[in-house]
Amino acid sequence: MNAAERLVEVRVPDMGNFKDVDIIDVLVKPGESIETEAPLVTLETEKATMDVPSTVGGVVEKIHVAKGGKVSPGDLIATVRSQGAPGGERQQPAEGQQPAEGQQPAEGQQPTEGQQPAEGQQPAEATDDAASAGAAPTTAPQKSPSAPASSGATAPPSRGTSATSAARPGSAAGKPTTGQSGRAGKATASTGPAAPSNDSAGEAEPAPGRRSVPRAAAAPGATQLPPINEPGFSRAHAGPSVRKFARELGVDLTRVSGTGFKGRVTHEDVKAFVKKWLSGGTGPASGTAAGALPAIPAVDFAQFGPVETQPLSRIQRISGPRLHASWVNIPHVTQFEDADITELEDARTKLKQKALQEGIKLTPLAFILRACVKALQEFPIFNASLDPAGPNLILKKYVHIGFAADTPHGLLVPVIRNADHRDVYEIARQLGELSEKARTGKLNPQEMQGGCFTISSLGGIGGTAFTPIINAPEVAILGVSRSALRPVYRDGQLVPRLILPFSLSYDHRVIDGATAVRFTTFLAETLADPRGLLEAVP
Ligand code: CAO
Repeated sequence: MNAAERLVEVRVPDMGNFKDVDIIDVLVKPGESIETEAPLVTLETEKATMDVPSTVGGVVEKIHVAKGGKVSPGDLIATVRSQGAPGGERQQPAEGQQPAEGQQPAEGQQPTEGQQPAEGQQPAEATDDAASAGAAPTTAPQKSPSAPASSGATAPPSRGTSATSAARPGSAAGKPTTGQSGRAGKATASTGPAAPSNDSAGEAEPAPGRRSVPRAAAAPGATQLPPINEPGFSRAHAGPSVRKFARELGVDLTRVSGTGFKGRVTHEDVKAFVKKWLSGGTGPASGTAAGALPAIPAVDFAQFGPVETQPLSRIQRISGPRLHASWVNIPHVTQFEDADITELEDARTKLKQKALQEGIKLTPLAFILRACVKALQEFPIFNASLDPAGPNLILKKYVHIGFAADTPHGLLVPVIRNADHRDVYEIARQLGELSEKARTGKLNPQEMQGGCFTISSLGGIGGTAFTPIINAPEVAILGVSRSALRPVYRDGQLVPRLILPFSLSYDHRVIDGATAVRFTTFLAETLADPRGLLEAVP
Protein backbone atom coordinates (compact mmCIF):
# COMPACT_ATOMS: atom_id res chain seq x y z
CA MET A 1 0.00 0.00 0.00
CA ASN A 2 1.50 3.37 -0.89
CA ALA A 3 1.44 6.28 1.50
CA ALA A 4 -1.74 7.83 0.11
CA GLU A 5 -3.67 4.57 0.24
CA ARG A 6 -5.82 3.53 3.13
CA LEU A 7 -8.41 0.89 3.85
CA VAL A 8 -11.93 2.15 4.44
CA GLU A 9 -14.62 -0.02 5.99
CA VAL A 10 -18.09 0.39 4.49
CA ARG A 11 -20.84 -0.64 6.85
CA VAL A 12 -24.59 -1.03 6.71
CA PRO A 13 -26.06 2.36 7.51
CA ASP A 14 -28.86 2.99 9.93
CA MET A 15 -32.04 1.57 8.44
CA GLY A 16 -34.44 2.54 11.16
CA ASN A 17 -35.95 -0.47 12.84
CA PHE A 18 -34.73 -2.99 10.34
CA LYS A 19 -32.47 -5.78 11.56
CA ASP A 20 -31.37 -9.06 10.02
CA VAL A 21 -32.14 -7.86 6.54
CA ASP A 22 -31.76 -10.32 3.64
CA ILE A 23 -28.83 -9.79 1.28
CA ILE A 24 -30.30 -10.63 -2.08
CA ASP A 25 -27.34 -9.65 -4.21
CA VAL A 26 -23.68 -8.77 -3.87
CA LEU A 27 -22.86 -6.38 -6.66
CA VAL A 28 -19.09 -6.06 -6.54
CA LYS A 29 -16.11 -8.38 -6.34
CA PRO A 30 -12.71 -8.05 -4.67
CA GLY A 31 -10.30 -6.28 -7.01
CA GLU A 32 -13.08 -4.29 -8.69
CA SER A 33 -12.65 -0.52 -9.05
CA ILE A 34 -15.62 1.40 -7.81
CA GLU A 35 -16.62 4.99 -7.36
CA THR A 36 -18.23 6.60 -4.39
CA GLU A 37 -21.93 5.67 -4.41
CA ALA A 38 -21.37 2.49 -6.37
CA PRO A 39 -23.93 -0.02 -5.08
CA LEU A 40 -22.24 -2.77 -3.10
CA VAL A 41 -25.09 -5.01 -2.05
CA THR A 42 -28.84 -5.16 -2.50
CA LEU A 43 -30.89 -5.68 0.64
CA GLU A 44 -34.50 -6.57 0.92
CA THR A 45 -36.76 -5.85 3.84
CA GLU A 46 -40.42 -6.69 4.04
CA LYS A 47 -41.21 -3.28 2.64
CA ALA A 48 -38.49 -2.32 0.22
CA THR A 49 -35.48 -3.30 -1.77
CA MET A 50 -32.46 -1.10 -1.42
CA ASP A 51 -28.88 -0.89 -2.53
CA VAL A 52 -26.15 0.03 -0.09
CA PRO A 53 -23.76 2.36 -1.88
CA SER A 54 -20.07 2.64 -1.14
CA THR A 55 -19.10 5.65 0.89
CA VAL A 56 -15.78 5.83 -0.87
CA GLY A 57 -14.22 5.22 -4.27
CA GLY A 58 -11.30 2.85 -4.77
CA VAL A 59 -10.60 -0.82 -5.22
CA VAL A 60 -12.64 -3.39 -3.34
CA GLU A 61 -10.23 -5.16 -1.01
CA LYS A 62 -12.60 -7.60 0.63
CA ILE A 63 -16.31 -8.43 0.74
CA HIS A 64 -17.43 -9.42 4.21
CA VAL A 65 -20.93 -10.56 3.38
CA ALA A 66 -22.47 -13.13 1.06
CA LYS A 67 -25.61 -13.34 -1.02
CA GLY A 68 -28.33 -15.07 0.95
CA GLY A 69 -26.95 -13.84 4.27
CA LYS A 70 -28.39 -11.24 6.59
CA VAL A 71 -27.09 -7.93 7.90
CA SER A 72 -28.04 -5.31 10.43
CA PRO A 73 -27.06 -1.67 10.76
CA GLY A 74 -23.36 -1.31 11.49
CA ASP A 75 -22.33 -4.62 9.98
CA LEU A 76 -19.23 -4.55 7.83
CA ILE A 77 -19.98 -4.97 4.13
CA ALA A 78 -16.73 -4.30 2.37
CA THR A 79 -13.24 -2.97 2.81
CA VAL A 80 -12.23 -0.57 0.08
CA ARG A 81 -8.68 0.49 -0.69
CA SER A 82 -8.95 4.21 -1.27
CA GLN A 83 -6.46 6.71 -2.63
CA GLY A 84 -7.98 9.78 -1.04
CA ALA A 85 -7.04 11.53 2.15
CA PRO A 86 -8.81 10.35 5.30
CA GLY A 87 -12.20 11.94 5.78
CA GLY A 88 -12.81 12.24 2.03
CA GLU A 89 -15.49 9.60 2.00
CA ARG A 90 -19.16 10.39 1.97
CA GLN A 91 -20.77 10.12 5.33
CA GLN A 92 -23.61 7.72 5.53
CA PRO A 93 -26.72 9.63 6.44
CA ALA A 94 -27.94 8.88 9.90
CA GLU A 95 -31.58 8.12 10.37
CA GLY A 96 -33.74 11.01 9.31
CA GLN A 97 -30.78 12.95 8.00
CA GLN A 98 -30.59 14.30 4.52
CA PRO A 99 -27.53 13.58 2.50
CA ALA A 100 -24.64 15.95 2.92
CA GLU A 101 -24.88 19.32 1.25
CA GLY A 102 -23.27 19.45 -2.11
CA GLN A 103 -24.48 16.01 -3.03
CA GLN A 104 -27.88 17.32 -3.97
CA PRO A 105 -28.37 19.24 -7.17
CA ALA A 106 -28.27 22.95 -6.41
CA GLU A 107 -31.66 24.43 -5.76
CA GLY A 108 -33.47 25.13 -8.96
CA GLN A 109 -30.96 23.21 -10.97
CA GLN A 110 -32.51 21.11 -13.66
CA PRO A 111 -30.94 18.16 -15.30
CA THR A 112 -29.38 19.09 -18.58
CA GLU A 113 -31.69 18.63 -21.50
CA GLY A 114 -31.67 15.09 -22.69
CA GLN A 115 -30.74 13.84 -19.29
CA GLN A 116 -33.10 11.88 -17.22
CA PRO A 117 -33.10 12.14 -13.51
CA ALA A 118 -31.04 9.37 -12.06
CA GLU A 119 -33.08 6.59 -10.66
CA GLY A 120 -31.85 7.34 -7.19
CA GLN A 121 -33.65 10.64 -7.31
CA GLN A 122 -36.96 8.95 -7.45
CA PRO A 123 -38.45 7.60 -4.32
CA ALA A 124 -37.34 4.02 -4.08
CA GLU A 125 -39.85 1.88 -5.80
CA ALA A 126 -42.23 -0.35 -4.01
CA THR A 127 -41.39 -3.96 -3.68
CA ASP A 128 -43.05 -6.12 -6.21
CA ASP A 129 -44.35 -8.29 -3.45
CA ALA A 130 -46.37 -5.43 -2.10
CA ALA A 131 -47.45 -4.36 -5.52
CA SER A 132 -48.39 -7.78 -6.70
CA ALA A 133 -50.44 -8.25 -3.61
CA GLY A 134 -52.42 -5.29 -4.79
CA ALA A 135 -51.15 -3.08 -2.00
CA ALA A 136 -50.66 0.58 -2.65
CA PRO A 137 -47.06 1.21 -3.58
CA THR A 138 -44.97 1.89 -0.55
CA THR A 139 -41.92 4.00 -0.92
CA ALA A 140 -38.70 3.10 0.75
CA PRO A 141 -37.81 5.51 3.48
CA GLN A 142 -35.68 8.35 2.26
CA LYS A 143 -33.21 7.56 4.96
CA SER A 144 -32.74 4.33 3.12
CA PRO A 145 -29.35 4.03 1.52
CA SER A 146 -31.12 2.83 -1.60
CA ALA A 147 -32.33 6.23 -2.59
CA PRO A 148 -29.26 8.31 -2.33
CA ALA A 149 -30.46 11.76 -3.20
CA SER A 150 -26.79 12.43 -3.24
CA SER A 151 -26.79 11.05 -6.73
CA GLY A 152 -28.47 14.27 -7.64
CA ALA A 153 -28.42 15.36 -11.21
CA THR A 154 -25.14 13.61 -11.64
CA ALA A 155 -25.57 10.13 -12.86
CA PRO A 156 -24.73 7.48 -10.38
CA PRO A 157 -21.71 5.51 -11.35
CA SER A 158 -22.07 2.36 -13.31
CA ARG A 159 -20.56 -0.79 -12.00
CA GLY A 160 -17.22 -2.14 -12.94
CA THR A 161 -13.92 -0.71 -13.96
CA SER A 162 -15.07 0.46 -17.33
CA ALA A 163 -17.71 2.54 -15.69
CA THR A 164 -15.18 4.51 -13.78
CA SER A 165 -13.71 5.88 -16.95
CA ALA A 166 -17.04 6.45 -18.61
CA ALA A 167 -17.81 10.12 -18.99
CA ARG A 168 -20.94 11.14 -17.19
CA PRO A 169 -23.38 13.94 -17.75
CA GLY A 170 -22.37 16.86 -15.70
CA SER A 171 -18.75 15.96 -16.06
CA ALA A 172 -16.77 17.81 -18.69
CA ALA A 173 -16.46 14.92 -21.07
CA GLY A 174 -19.87 13.51 -20.64
CA LYS A 175 -22.04 16.57 -20.60
CA PRO A 176 -24.69 15.89 -23.15
CA THR A 177 -25.67 18.54 -25.58
CA THR A 178 -29.18 19.15 -26.77
CA GLY A 179 -30.36 16.38 -28.96
CA GLN A 180 -27.77 14.05 -27.62
CA SER A 181 -28.56 11.69 -24.93
CA GLY A 182 -27.05 11.74 -21.55
CA ARG A 183 -26.04 8.67 -19.67
CA ALA A 184 -29.54 7.97 -18.91
CA GLY A 185 -31.02 4.99 -20.60
CA LYS A 186 -33.54 7.07 -22.50
CA ALA A 187 -31.15 7.34 -25.38
CA THR A 188 -30.56 3.66 -25.48
CA ALA A 189 -34.21 3.09 -24.86
CA SER A 190 -35.14 4.97 -27.95
CA THR A 191 -32.52 3.55 -30.24
CA GLY A 192 -31.78 0.20 -28.78
CA PRO A 193 -28.29 -0.80 -27.84
CA ALA A 194 -26.09 -2.77 -30.14
CA ALA A 195 -25.41 -6.35 -29.20
CA PRO A 196 -23.41 -6.25 -26.04
CA SER A 197 -20.06 -7.87 -25.70
CA ASN A 198 -19.78 -11.18 -24.00
CA ASP A 199 -18.36 -9.54 -21.00
CA SER A 200 -20.95 -7.02 -20.09
CA ALA A 201 -23.93 -5.54 -21.76
CA GLY A 202 -23.17 -2.34 -19.93
CA GLU A 203 -19.73 -2.12 -21.46
CA ALA A 204 -21.22 -2.18 -24.90
CA GLU A 205 -22.26 1.42 -24.48
CA PRO A 206 -20.50 3.67 -26.95
CA ALA A 207 -18.80 6.86 -25.92
CA PRO A 208 -21.29 9.67 -25.38
CA GLY A 209 -20.39 11.43 -28.59
CA ARG A 210 -21.51 8.47 -30.64
CA ARG A 211 -24.88 8.16 -29.07
CA SER A 212 -26.63 10.29 -31.62
CA VAL A 213 -26.12 7.52 -34.18
CA PRO A 214 -29.03 5.16 -33.82
CA ARG A 215 -27.45 1.87 -32.99
CA ALA A 216 -29.93 -0.15 -34.88
CA ALA A 217 -28.94 1.68 -38.03
CA ALA A 218 -25.22 1.55 -37.25
CA ALA A 219 -25.24 -2.15 -36.66
CA PRO A 220 -26.89 -4.16 -39.40
CA GLY A 221 -28.98 -6.89 -37.94
CA ALA A 222 -29.31 -5.14 -34.61
CA THR A 223 -32.84 -4.42 -33.64
CA GLN A 224 -34.49 -2.04 -31.26
CA LEU A 225 -35.50 -2.97 -27.80
CA PRO A 226 -39.19 -2.62 -27.11
CA PRO A 227 -40.37 0.45 -25.24
CA ILE A 228 -40.47 0.37 -21.46
CA ASN A 229 -43.82 -0.32 -19.87
CA GLU A 230 -43.47 2.23 -17.08
CA PRO A 231 -46.16 1.03 -14.68
CA GLY A 232 -44.97 -2.55 -15.07
CA PHE A 233 -41.34 -1.50 -14.75
CA SER A 234 -42.02 0.11 -11.40
CA ARG A 235 -43.43 -3.15 -10.10
CA ALA A 236 -40.84 -5.47 -11.62
CA HIS A 237 -39.19 -7.84 -9.21
CA ALA A 238 -35.74 -6.23 -9.25
CA GLY A 239 -33.47 -4.23 -7.00
CA PRO A 240 -32.55 -0.59 -7.54
CA SER A 241 -29.20 -1.27 -9.16
CA VAL A 242 -30.79 -3.71 -11.59
CA ARG A 243 -33.47 -1.14 -12.36
CA LYS A 244 -30.82 1.46 -12.97
CA PHE A 245 -28.90 -0.92 -15.18
CA ALA A 246 -32.05 -1.80 -17.11
CA ARG A 247 -32.80 1.90 -17.58
CA GLU A 248 -29.32 2.51 -18.89
CA LEU A 249 -29.81 -0.16 -21.51
CA GLY A 250 -33.42 0.73 -22.19
CA VAL A 251 -34.62 -2.71 -21.12
CA ASP A 252 -38.26 -3.17 -20.21
CA LEU A 253 -38.01 -5.19 -17.01
CA THR A 254 -41.50 -6.58 -17.44
CA ARG A 255 -40.17 -8.70 -20.29
CA VAL A 256 -37.19 -10.13 -18.39
CA SER A 257 -37.53 -13.45 -16.61
CA GLY A 258 -35.85 -13.35 -13.22
CA THR A 259 -33.52 -16.15 -12.17
CA GLY A 260 -32.47 -14.61 -8.88
CA PHE A 261 -33.70 -15.06 -5.37
CA LYS A 262 -37.48 -15.66 -5.44
CA GLY A 263 -37.51 -14.99 -9.19
CA ARG A 264 -35.84 -11.61 -8.85
CA VAL A 265 -34.36 -10.11 -12.01
CA THR A 266 -30.57 -9.90 -11.81
CA HIS A 267 -27.99 -7.98 -13.80
CA GLU A 268 -27.22 -11.21 -15.63
CA ASP A 269 -30.88 -11.63 -16.56
CA VAL A 270 -30.92 -8.13 -18.05
CA LYS A 271 -27.75 -8.78 -20.04
CA ALA A 272 -29.06 -12.14 -21.24
CA PHE A 273 -32.32 -10.52 -22.32
CA VAL A 274 -30.51 -7.87 -24.36
CA LYS A 275 -28.30 -10.44 -26.04
CA LYS A 276 -31.17 -12.73 -26.83
CA TRP A 277 -33.40 -9.94 -28.05
CA LEU A 278 -30.82 -8.45 -30.35
CA SER A 279 -29.97 -11.82 -31.79
CA GLY A 280 -33.64 -12.24 -32.61
CA GLY A 281 -33.91 -15.13 -30.18
CA THR A 282 -36.60 -13.64 -28.03
CA GLY A 283 -39.27 -11.10 -28.28
CA PRO A 284 -42.76 -10.49 -27.38
CA ALA A 285 -44.40 -13.51 -25.77
CA SER A 286 -44.84 -14.95 -29.22
CA GLY A 287 -41.11 -15.37 -29.79
CA THR A 288 -40.93 -13.40 -33.01
CA ALA A 289 -37.68 -11.71 -33.92
CA ALA A 290 -37.73 -8.24 -32.50
CA GLY A 291 -37.84 -5.23 -34.75
CA ALA A 292 -39.62 -7.09 -37.52
CA LEU A 293 -43.00 -5.96 -36.31
CA PRO A 294 -44.27 -2.97 -34.41
CA ALA A 295 -44.64 -3.95 -30.77
CA ILE A 296 -48.03 -4.18 -29.16
CA PRO A 297 -48.08 -1.65 -26.33
CA ALA A 298 -47.71 -3.23 -22.92
CA VAL A 299 -50.64 -2.32 -20.72
CA ASP A 300 -50.75 -2.44 -16.96
CA PHE A 301 -54.20 -4.01 -16.67
CA ALA A 302 -54.16 -3.77 -12.88
CA GLN A 303 -54.86 -0.07 -13.19
CA PHE A 304 -58.30 -0.89 -14.59
CA GLY A 305 -59.35 -3.62 -12.19
CA PRO A 306 -58.27 -6.79 -10.43
CA VAL A 307 -56.26 -9.24 -12.54
CA GLU A 308 -54.70 -12.66 -12.11
CA THR A 309 -51.61 -13.80 -13.97
CA GLN A 310 -51.62 -17.38 -15.21
CA PRO A 311 -48.59 -18.90 -16.92
CA LEU A 312 -49.14 -20.22 -20.44
CA SER A 313 -49.21 -24.01 -20.63
CA ARG A 314 -46.19 -25.85 -21.98
CA ILE A 315 -48.07 -26.65 -25.17
CA GLN A 316 -49.12 -23.03 -25.60
CA ARG A 317 -45.54 -21.92 -25.14
CA ILE A 318 -44.47 -24.27 -27.92
CA SER A 319 -47.38 -23.83 -30.31
CA GLY A 320 -47.78 -20.08 -29.87
CA PRO A 321 -44.50 -19.10 -31.56
CA ARG A 322 -45.14 -21.65 -34.33
CA LEU A 323 -48.58 -20.28 -35.07
CA HIS A 324 -47.20 -16.78 -34.98
CA ALA A 325 -44.35 -17.72 -37.32
CA SER A 326 -46.82 -19.20 -39.76
CA TRP A 327 -49.15 -16.22 -39.51
CA VAL A 328 -46.46 -13.63 -40.16
CA ASN A 329 -44.50 -15.60 -42.76
CA ILE A 330 -47.17 -17.09 -44.97
CA PRO A 331 -49.53 -15.02 -47.10
CA HIS A 332 -52.72 -16.79 -46.10
CA VAL A 333 -55.87 -16.80 -48.21
CA THR A 334 -58.97 -18.63 -46.99
CA GLN A 335 -61.47 -20.11 -49.38
CA PHE A 336 -64.94 -21.02 -48.07
CA GLU A 337 -67.19 -23.76 -49.42
CA ASP A 338 -70.26 -25.80 -48.46
CA ALA A 339 -70.61 -29.53 -49.00
CA ASP A 340 -73.95 -31.23 -49.19
CA ILE A 341 -73.42 -34.25 -46.93
CA THR A 342 -77.04 -35.41 -46.75
CA GLU A 343 -76.29 -38.74 -48.43
CA LEU A 344 -73.04 -39.10 -46.57
CA GLU A 345 -74.78 -38.63 -43.23
CA ASP A 346 -77.44 -41.19 -44.23
CA ALA A 347 -74.73 -43.71 -45.04
CA ARG A 348 -72.79 -42.92 -41.88
CA THR A 349 -75.91 -43.31 -39.70
CA LYS A 350 -76.53 -46.76 -41.20
CA LEU A 351 -72.93 -47.86 -40.69
CA LYS A 352 -71.95 -46.33 -37.39
CA GLN A 353 -73.70 -48.86 -35.12
CA LYS A 354 -71.96 -51.79 -36.79
CA ALA A 355 -68.67 -49.93 -36.67
CA LEU A 356 -69.13 -49.24 -32.98
CA GLN A 357 -69.45 -52.98 -32.35
CA GLU A 358 -65.94 -53.27 -33.73
CA GLY A 359 -64.76 -50.46 -31.46
CA ILE A 360 -64.74 -47.81 -34.17
CA LYS A 361 -66.47 -44.44 -33.78
CA LEU A 362 -67.40 -43.52 -37.33
CA THR A 363 -67.57 -39.71 -37.08
CA PRO A 364 -67.90 -37.29 -40.02
CA LEU A 365 -64.23 -36.45 -39.63
CA ALA A 366 -63.17 -39.90 -40.87
CA PHE A 367 -65.04 -39.30 -44.14
CA ILE A 368 -63.69 -35.76 -44.41
CA LEU A 369 -60.15 -37.05 -43.94
CA ARG A 370 -60.67 -39.74 -46.56
CA ALA A 371 -62.00 -37.04 -48.93
CA CYS A 372 -58.91 -34.93 -48.27
CA VAL A 373 -56.67 -37.87 -49.23
CA LYS A 374 -58.46 -38.05 -52.56
CA ALA A 375 -58.16 -34.28 -53.05
CA LEU A 376 -54.43 -34.34 -52.26
CA GLN A 377 -53.97 -37.12 -54.79
CA GLU A 378 -55.88 -35.10 -57.35
CA PHE A 379 -54.01 -31.84 -56.55
CA PRO A 380 -50.46 -32.81 -55.52
CA ILE A 381 -49.45 -29.15 -55.11
CA PHE A 382 -51.38 -29.22 -51.83
CA ASN A 383 -49.13 -32.03 -50.65
CA ALA A 384 -45.98 -29.95 -50.93
CA SER A 385 -43.67 -27.61 -49.05
CA LEU A 386 -41.43 -24.78 -50.15
CA ASP A 387 -37.78 -25.79 -50.25
CA PRO A 388 -35.90 -23.82 -47.57
CA ALA A 389 -32.70 -24.31 -49.57
CA GLY A 390 -33.84 -22.68 -52.78
CA PRO A 391 -36.69 -21.62 -55.06
CA ASN A 392 -38.20 -25.10 -55.36
CA LEU A 393 -41.30 -26.92 -54.34
CA ILE A 394 -40.87 -30.26 -52.60
CA LEU A 395 -43.68 -32.60 -53.63
CA LYS A 396 -44.32 -35.43 -51.19
CA LYS A 397 -45.04 -38.92 -52.43
CA TYR A 398 -46.54 -39.96 -49.13
CA VAL A 399 -49.80 -38.78 -47.54
CA HIS A 400 -49.61 -38.21 -43.78
CA ILE A 401 -52.53 -36.13 -42.50
CA GLY A 402 -52.58 -34.28 -39.19
CA PHE A 403 -55.72 -33.34 -37.29
CA ALA A 404 -56.06 -30.75 -34.54
CA ALA A 405 -57.12 -32.29 -31.25
CA ASP A 406 -58.42 -30.26 -28.37
CA THR A 407 -56.86 -31.62 -25.17
CA PRO A 408 -56.94 -30.48 -21.54
CA HIS A 409 -53.33 -29.35 -22.00
CA GLY A 410 -53.92 -27.45 -25.21
CA LEU A 411 -53.95 -28.00 -28.95
CA LEU A 412 -52.08 -31.03 -30.31
CA VAL A 413 -51.83 -32.28 -33.90
CA PRO A 414 -51.50 -36.07 -34.13
CA VAL A 415 -50.65 -37.38 -37.58
CA ILE A 416 -52.29 -40.33 -39.37
CA ARG A 417 -49.46 -41.83 -41.38
CA ASN A 418 -50.01 -43.22 -44.86
CA ALA A 419 -53.61 -42.13 -44.78
CA ASP A 420 -53.87 -42.97 -48.48
CA HIS A 421 -53.48 -46.67 -47.61
CA ARG A 422 -56.32 -46.68 -45.09
CA ASP A 423 -60.05 -47.01 -45.70
CA VAL A 424 -62.56 -44.90 -43.83
CA TYR A 425 -62.90 -47.44 -40.99
CA GLU A 426 -59.17 -47.63 -40.46
CA ILE A 427 -58.98 -43.83 -40.54
CA ALA A 428 -61.79 -43.65 -37.96
CA ARG A 429 -59.96 -46.17 -35.76
CA GLN A 430 -56.75 -44.11 -36.00
CA LEU A 431 -58.67 -40.92 -35.23
CA GLY A 432 -60.07 -42.47 -32.08
CA GLU A 433 -56.78 -43.93 -30.88
CA LEU A 434 -54.68 -40.86 -31.55
CA SER A 435 -57.31 -38.50 -30.06
CA GLU A 436 -57.38 -40.60 -26.91
CA LYS A 437 -53.59 -40.60 -26.69
CA ALA A 438 -53.56 -36.82 -27.23
CA ARG A 439 -56.10 -36.24 -24.48
CA THR A 440 -54.27 -38.47 -22.01
CA GLY A 441 -50.85 -37.05 -22.80
CA LYS A 442 -49.59 -40.33 -24.28
CA LEU A 443 -48.71 -39.21 -27.79
CA ASN A 444 -45.06 -39.68 -28.59
CA PRO A 445 -43.25 -37.04 -30.67
CA GLN A 446 -43.14 -39.26 -33.78
CA GLU A 447 -46.93 -39.38 -33.77
CA MET A 448 -47.01 -35.62 -34.28
CA GLN A 449 -44.40 -35.41 -37.02
CA GLY A 450 -44.30 -35.65 -40.77
CA GLY A 451 -47.72 -34.22 -41.56
CA CYS A 452 -48.41 -33.09 -45.14
CA PHE A 453 -51.78 -31.42 -44.61
CA THR A 454 -53.85 -30.65 -41.51
CA ILE A 455 -57.55 -30.74 -40.72
CA SER A 456 -58.93 -28.63 -37.91
CA SER A 457 -62.45 -29.80 -37.16
CA LEU A 458 -64.59 -27.70 -34.88
CA GLY A 459 -67.75 -29.29 -36.19
CA GLY A 460 -68.32 -31.31 -33.03
CA ILE A 461 -68.46 -28.03 -31.12
CA GLY A 462 -70.17 -25.55 -33.42
CA GLY A 463 -69.45 -22.55 -35.60
CA THR A 464 -70.30 -21.64 -39.15
CA ALA A 465 -66.89 -20.67 -40.55
CA PHE A 466 -63.35 -19.84 -39.46
CA THR A 467 -59.94 -19.17 -40.96
CA PRO A 468 -57.44 -21.80 -39.79
CA ILE A 469 -53.73 -20.97 -39.63
CA ILE A 470 -51.53 -23.11 -41.87
CA ASN A 471 -49.41 -25.64 -40.02
CA ALA A 472 -46.14 -24.54 -41.67
CA PRO A 473 -44.21 -25.77 -43.57
CA GLU A 474 -47.36 -27.35 -44.95
CA VAL A 475 -49.09 -25.21 -47.58
CA ALA A 476 -52.75 -25.67 -46.73
CA ILE A 477 -55.13 -26.52 -43.93
CA LEU A 478 -58.80 -27.45 -43.90
CA GLY A 479 -61.13 -25.96 -41.30
CA VAL A 480 -64.39 -27.85 -40.71
CA SER A 481 -67.42 -26.22 -39.10
CA ARG A 482 -70.70 -27.69 -37.90
CA SER A 483 -73.09 -29.20 -40.40
CA ALA A 484 -76.68 -28.00 -40.31
CA LEU A 485 -79.91 -28.61 -42.15
CA ARG A 486 -80.45 -25.78 -44.61
CA PRO A 487 -83.09 -25.11 -47.25
CA VAL A 488 -81.55 -25.71 -50.65
CA TYR A 489 -83.21 -24.91 -54.00
CA ARG A 490 -83.21 -28.15 -56.01
CA ASP A 491 -85.23 -29.21 -59.04
CA GLY A 492 -87.51 -26.23 -58.72
CA GLN A 493 -88.20 -26.50 -55.01
CA LEU A 494 -86.65 -25.81 -51.63
CA VAL A 495 -85.55 -28.99 -49.88
CA PRO A 496 -83.83 -29.53 -46.53
CA ARG A 497 -80.24 -30.65 -47.01
CA LEU A 498 -77.45 -31.26 -44.51
CA ILE A 499 -74.78 -28.72 -45.34
CA LEU A 500 -71.24 -28.89 -44.05
CA PRO A 501 -69.40 -25.56 -44.20
CA PHE A 502 -65.64 -25.78 -44.54
CA SER A 503 -62.76 -23.46 -45.27
CA LEU A 504 -59.36 -23.94 -46.80
CA SER A 505 -56.47 -21.64 -45.85
CA TYR A 506 -53.61 -21.90 -48.32
CA ASP A 507 -50.17 -20.43 -48.92
CA HIS A 508 -50.66 -18.03 -51.81
CA ARG A 509 -46.96 -18.22 -52.66
CA VAL A 510 -47.56 -21.80 -53.73
CA ILE A 511 -51.24 -22.09 -54.58
CA ASP A 512 -53.29 -19.80 -56.82
CA GLY A 513 -56.83 -18.88 -55.97
CA ALA A 514 -58.19 -20.76 -58.98
CA THR A 515 -56.41 -23.95 -57.92
CA ALA A 516 -57.72 -23.51 -54.39
CA VAL A 517 -61.31 -23.25 -55.62
CA ARG A 518 -60.83 -26.35 -57.78
CA PHE A 519 -59.59 -28.14 -54.68
CA THR A 520 -62.54 -27.07 -52.51
CA THR A 521 -65.01 -27.84 -55.28
CA PHE A 522 -63.51 -31.30 -55.69
CA LEU A 523 -63.70 -31.79 -51.92
CA ALA A 524 -67.36 -30.75 -51.79
CA GLU A 525 -68.22 -33.11 -54.65
CA THR A 526 -66.32 -35.95 -53.05
CA LEU A 527 -68.12 -35.44 -49.74
CA ALA A 528 -71.44 -35.41 -51.53
CA ASP A 529 -70.97 -38.98 -52.74
CA PRO A 530 -70.43 -41.49 -49.90
CA ARG A 531 -69.88 -44.42 -52.29
CA GLY A 532 -66.47 -43.12 -53.34
CA LEU A 533 -65.49 -42.57 -49.71
CA LEU A 534 -66.55 -46.06 -48.63
CA GLU A 535 -64.58 -47.84 -51.34
CA ALA A 536 -61.94 -50.29 -50.24
CA VAL A 537 -58.41 -48.95 -50.42
CA PRO A 538 -55.91 -51.05 -52.34
N1 CAO B 1 -70.92 -31.23 -37.92
C1 CAO B 1 -71.84 -31.73 -37.06
N2 CAO B 1 -71.54 -32.65 -36.13
C2 CAO B 1 -70.26 -33.08 -36.06
C3 CAO B 1 -69.28 -32.60 -36.91
C4 CAO B 1 -69.64 -31.64 -37.87
N3 CAO B 1 -68.77 -31.13 -38.73
N4 CAO B 1 -68.12 -33.18 -36.60
C5 CAO B 1 -68.37 -33.99 -35.57
N5 CAO B 1 -69.66 -33.94 -35.25
C6 CAO B 1 -70.34 -34.67 -34.22
C7 CAO B 1 -69.96 -36.12 -34.24
O1 CAO B 1 -70.74 -36.84 -35.14
C8 CAO B 1 -70.17 -36.51 -32.83
O2 CAO B 1 -71.54 -36.74 -32.62
P1 CAO B 1 -72.10 -38.20 -32.24
O3 CAO B 1 -71.37 -38.57 -31.00
O4 CAO B 1 -73.57 -37.98 -32.04
O5 CAO B 1 -71.77 -39.04 -33.39
C9 CAO B 1 -69.81 -35.27 -32.06
O6 CAO B 1 -69.87 -34.20 -32.98
C10 CAO B 1 -68.42 -35.29 -31.43
O7 CAO B 1 -67.47 -35.74 -32.35
P2 CAO B 1 -65.99 -36.02 -31.82
O8 CAO B 1 -65.39 -34.76 -31.42
O9 CAO B 1 -66.06 -37.09 -30.79
O10 CAO B 1 -65.26 -36.66 -33.01
P3 CAO B 1 -64.63 -36.00 -34.31
O11 CAO B 1 -64.07 -37.13 -35.06
O12 CAO B 1 -65.61 -35.15 -35.00
O13 CAO B 1 -63.44 -35.08 -33.78
C11 CAO B 1 -61.42 -34.43 -32.76
C12 CAO B 1 -62.30 -35.60 -33.19
C13 CAO B 1 -60.18 -34.95 -32.09
C14 CAO B 1 -61.04 -33.61 -33.97
C15 CAO B 1 -62.23 -33.55 -31.80
O14 CAO B 1 -62.56 -34.27 -30.66
C16 CAO B 1 -61.54 -32.28 -31.43
O15 CAO B 1 -60.63 -32.25 -30.61
N6 CAO B 1 -61.97 -31.16 -32.06
C17 CAO B 1 -61.42 -29.87 -31.80
C18 CAO B 1 -60.32 -29.56 -32.78
C19 CAO B 1 -59.80 -28.15 -32.55
O16 CAO B 1 -59.68 -27.69 -31.44
N7 CAO B 1 -59.54 -27.45 -33.65
C20 CAO B 1 -59.17 -26.09 -33.58
C21 CAO B 1 -57.73 -25.97 -33.81
S1 CAO B 1 -57.23 -24.30 -33.88
O17 CAO B 1 -57.44 -23.82 -32.37
